[in-house]
Amino acid sequence: MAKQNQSNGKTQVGHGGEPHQTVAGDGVRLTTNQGLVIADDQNTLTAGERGPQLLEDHIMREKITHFDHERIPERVVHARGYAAHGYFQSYKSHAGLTKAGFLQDPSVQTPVFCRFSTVAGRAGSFDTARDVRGFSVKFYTDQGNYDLVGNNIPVFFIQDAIKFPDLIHSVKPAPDRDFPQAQSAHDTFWDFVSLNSEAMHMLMWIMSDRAIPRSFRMMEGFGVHTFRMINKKGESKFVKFHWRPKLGTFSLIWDEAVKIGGADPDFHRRDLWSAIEAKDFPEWELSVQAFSEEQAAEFDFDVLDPTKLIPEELVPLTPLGKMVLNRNVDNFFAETEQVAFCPSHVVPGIDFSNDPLLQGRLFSYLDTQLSRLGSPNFHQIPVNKPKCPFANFQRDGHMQTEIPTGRVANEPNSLDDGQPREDPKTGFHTFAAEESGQKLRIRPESFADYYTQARLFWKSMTEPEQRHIVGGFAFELGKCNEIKIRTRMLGHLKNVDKKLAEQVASALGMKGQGDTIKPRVSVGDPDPSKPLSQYAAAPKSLSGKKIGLLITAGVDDKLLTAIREAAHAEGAMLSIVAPHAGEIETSGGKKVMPEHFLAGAPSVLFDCVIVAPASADALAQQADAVDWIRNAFAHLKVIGYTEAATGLFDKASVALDADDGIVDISDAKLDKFVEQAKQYRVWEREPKVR
Ligand code: HDE
Repeated sequence: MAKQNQSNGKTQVGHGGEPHQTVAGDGVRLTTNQGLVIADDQNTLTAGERGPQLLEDHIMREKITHFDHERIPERVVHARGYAAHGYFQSYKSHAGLTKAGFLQDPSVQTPVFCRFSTVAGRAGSFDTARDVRGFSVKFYTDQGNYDLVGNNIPVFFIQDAIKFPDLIHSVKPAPDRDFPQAQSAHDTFWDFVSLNSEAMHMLMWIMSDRAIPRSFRMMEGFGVHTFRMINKKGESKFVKFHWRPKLGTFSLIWDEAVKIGGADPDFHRRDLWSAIEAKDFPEWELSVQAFSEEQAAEFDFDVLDPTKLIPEELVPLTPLGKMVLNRNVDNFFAETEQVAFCPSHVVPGIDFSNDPLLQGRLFSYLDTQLSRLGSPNFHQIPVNKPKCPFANFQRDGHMQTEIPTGRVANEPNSLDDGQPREDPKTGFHTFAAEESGQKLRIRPESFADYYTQARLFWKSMTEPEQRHIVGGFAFELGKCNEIKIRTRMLGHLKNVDKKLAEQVASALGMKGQGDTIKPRVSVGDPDPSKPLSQYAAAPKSLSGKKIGLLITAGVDDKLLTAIREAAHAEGAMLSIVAPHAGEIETSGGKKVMPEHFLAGAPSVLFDCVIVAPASADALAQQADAVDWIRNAFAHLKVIGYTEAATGLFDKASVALDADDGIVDISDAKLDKFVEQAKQYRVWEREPKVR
C-alpha cells in the first residue's frame, strides 16, 4: 500500500485505490460495539476478490444493522426543533409566591435545556414556516426536573384536549395527497378552524407577525395555561408564565420568510447556534402574572380557558429571574431529539389548574415518549435524567441502563432499611383545591366568548401589524379552493372587526361577501393592550441583529474599518458578502475573507444591509446583486450605500431619495445609518411597495 502523511495517523491507499486511514501510536482505535478492533473498515468479506459477500461478516452486519435502525419516530407535532443548554437564575427569593427551590436563592444557577420548535412541519421541513413556535424549558432542579412546555403565543386554538388530534390532522398534509408540508394554508385546516369559533383568537395571532419570528433569540414564550404556585404556608395563587427576550420581540416579513425558506431552511437554528458559538448568549426574563381565585372570579373571561389571555393592564408581570442559553449541544440526536418534555413534570410549589387542555396534556406527553423513545426508561437518557438523586421501585423494561441492587423491589418492606422511603415533609403534595359536581361532558358556559379577545388583539396592533394580519388571512384563505370556507371565515372576521373583514374580503377579491355567524354571547369592545403589540414597544437597537455588507475587491479600508467598528459598538453581527467565495483585496492591499458569496447570500438573510463595492459596474450585470437591493428595499430594510454603488440602485429601480432608510455612508460616517437601522424596518415604506 502507498502511504500519505496525515496528522491524525496515516492514510494508505488500498488494493482497489480506496483510502484506509490507519491509527498512529496511542490514537483511538476503531472498534465494533463489542470492542473488537477493526482492521479494515472499507471492504466487506467476500469469497474471492470479485466474489459474493459472506454472511459470516459480523463486522459489516453490525455496522449496517445499527444504521438500519438509526431513526426513531419523529414527534407527532413539534418535530422540527432546535435546542441549547443554559441556566436559570432567580432574581431574589420568591418564597411569598412559591416554595419551588429554584426560585429561592439568587446565587444558585439551575441548569436548563431549552428546545424551540415549529408545530406542523416534519423534522426535515424549513424553519421559517408560518406556525406557532414551541418554547420548552427543562429545569434540572434540586427537587427534580421541572418542564415548562410553552409556546411563543399566549393562547391556543382549542379549549379541550379531546379536539387536539382533529386540529393536528387538519393542519398536517392531507392524508390522500400528503401535501402541503409545514403549512396551514390549505382547505382542511381552514375548514376545521372555521367550524370551531373557539379558534378565532389564536387565528389572529397565527396570522400576525408572531408566527414568523426573526429569531428564537427574539421570541417571547408563554406557559399558555393557568398554573398554580404554592408557598410554604400552603397558600396558592394562580399564575400565567411569560418569557421575554432581552433583545426584544421581532419578526420577519412574510415575503422574506418565504424566500429564506429556500435560501436557508436552517435560518433559525443556524442563528441560535452561531450566536452561542460567538458567545453572544441569548437571554430571557421569566415572569408570572400572579392572581388570586377571587381576582379570577372578577374577570369577564374564564382563566381556565386557554383561548384567553390576561391583559397586563389587569394583572402586571412579576419578574422572577433570567434564563441564559450558553452551550450548544454536543450531539443533536442524543440531546435535542431524545429530550422528552412533559407538562406533568413539576416540583413542589408548582401545580396545575383545571384548564381542560392542560389536563389532557398531563396525560399525553408521557404517553407519546413511550412510543417515540421506545421505553419507559426514557428518563435514564442523559438529557432527560434528573441531576438530583432519584430512587424508587420501578424496575426492568426495554433499555434498562441502571443496575438496581438488593433483593427488595417493593414497598412497604421490612427487609432492607437502605431502600427509599416517602418523605411527607419535602415531598410533592397536590394543592387541596375544593372540587365537587356531577360527572359531565359539557363545555363551561364561561368559555363561550370567542370574539372579544380576538378583537382585543386586533385593536392592540400598530398599523403595519394590522396590515400583516390582513395579508396573512388573504394569503391563507386564497390558498383554500373551497369558496364556502372563505365565506365562513369572512363571517367570523366580521364578528371580530368589520374593517378587518372588509380588508381581507377586498384582498381576496370577495368584497361584500361573508356568512352571517351569530356569536353565542355578545362581543365586547375592549381597550387596546399595548404589550400585545410587538412593535409598539420594540427596543430601538441593533443588538443581536445582522448587518449584510456587500463589497468587491478594492473596497475602501477606512470605510470597512468604520463599518466594523460601528457594528461592534452596537453589538451587531457583520457578515461580508462578495461576488466570489475566495479572498479579496482591499484598497490598501489587505486581505478579506468574505463569509458568503453573493449567489449564496441574498439580502433576506440580514436585518439591514450596506452596499459598498469599489465599483458597481460588474455587479450591475448580475441579477443576484440587483435583487439584493430590490429585496432589501421591498423588505423595508435600512440600506447604506456608497457613491460607487449608485448605478446598482438605478438598475434595481430604487431611488436613493425614496426615504430616510436609504443612507449615504460614502464619508465613512455610520451614525445616521445606525440610527435608522435601530428602527429595524422602515414601516412608512410599506404602503408604497406592497
Ligand atoms: Fe403539545 N404535544 N399538545 N402543546 N407541545 C407535544 O409531545 C399535546 C399544546 C408543546 O420540544 C407532543 O413530546 C396535546 C399546547 C411543545 O419536545 C405531544 C395537546 C402547548 C411541544 C403533545 C397539546 C403545547 C409539544 C409531541 C392538547 C403550548 C414540543 C411530542 C391538549 C402550551 C416539546 C412530545 C419538545 C409536543 C400533545 C397542546 C406545546 C403529542 C394532546 C397548548 C412546545 O405529546
